[in-house]
Amino acid sequence: MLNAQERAHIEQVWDLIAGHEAPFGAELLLRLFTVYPSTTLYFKHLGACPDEVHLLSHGQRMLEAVGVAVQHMDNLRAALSPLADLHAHVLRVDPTNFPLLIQCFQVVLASHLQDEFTVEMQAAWDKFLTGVAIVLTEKYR
Ligand code: ZNH
Repeated sequence: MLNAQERAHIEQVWDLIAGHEAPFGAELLLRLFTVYPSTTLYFKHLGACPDEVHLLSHGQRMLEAVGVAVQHMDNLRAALSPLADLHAHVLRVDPTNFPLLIQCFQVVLASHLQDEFTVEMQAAWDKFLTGVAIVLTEKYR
């Protein structure tokens, strides 16, 4: 699915995030909730405006899962299977929300990497995160 060049881009960018999953994740969620308020529907238990502690803890869990996906780029389906069950059967997150999250993810990367975030990196991350989203949404029916 991803060629050698694309993998290298994913790994190179992940090195920036690894070890800082909580702050990056919190930033991602804050952007998602602010730019696409409809996404907060799924996080009602966090209240009208989720506090920093919740953003950090949920953001960390979410990005740790992305880290697992980075380690298993060739085998996303197996690596993310329990998480796919959770999103499809328990959380029932509408699949249309995934592209919104991916877009916010790209903006977070761009804002941190600035000029270093090349078009090739963006393309590789888009392909990779779309692959993750496909796996997380394919158990719906
Ligand atoms: Zn999700 C949860 C990941 C997307 C919503 N998530 C979760 C978790 C994780 C994740 C890891 C945790 C689990 C446990 O704890 O067990 N996600 C993820 C990823 C992605 C996602 C990786 C992509 C890429 N999500 C998503 C979306 C949404 C969501 C798009 C909507 C909007 N999630 C969610 C919720 C939850 C989760 C609601 C639950 C939370 C709590 O619990 O608090």
